[in-house]
Amino acid sequence: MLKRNLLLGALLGMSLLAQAHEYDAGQLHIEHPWSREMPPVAPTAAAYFVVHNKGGEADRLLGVSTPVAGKAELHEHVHADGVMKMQQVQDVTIPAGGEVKFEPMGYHVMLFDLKQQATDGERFPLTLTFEKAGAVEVEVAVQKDAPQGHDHGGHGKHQH
Ligand SMILES: [Cu+2]
Repeated sequence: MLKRNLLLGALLGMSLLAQAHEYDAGQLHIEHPWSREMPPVAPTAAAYFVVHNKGGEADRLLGVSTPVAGKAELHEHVHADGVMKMQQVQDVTIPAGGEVKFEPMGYHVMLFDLKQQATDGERFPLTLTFEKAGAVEVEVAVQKDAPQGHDHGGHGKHQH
């Protein structure tokens, strides 16, 4: 019995680790929220993730908030006169059966007035508010390097 519980515990622990960066909310599946480690003096940071919509109806991300920043906005990068700029967007539609990637040079969550920059390996909470799925709290993993593609198992060493 003891052995069985230990095994169960080990399995549970493993599955928690494997899914630590994925969240389900209604028809939405949110993958690997992360933020790049910034210099301690940087006043802003950005958070990225992927939202899949498994449902038959579109949903919309309406807003974001986090206790670590004075203000959090949805941003996108746009090309204007050959220059990449970012600008605030009011909401982001997650199409039915589709996905939207929040990633460097694309949509991102912009955090302003940071009380303190998080460092590599730390996490901070972020609440995403969707029109249909409601408020979803995720943890943003702070890391030095961007995650490699869609390799969910790969949190190992990164070769330069
Ligand atoms: Cu931005």
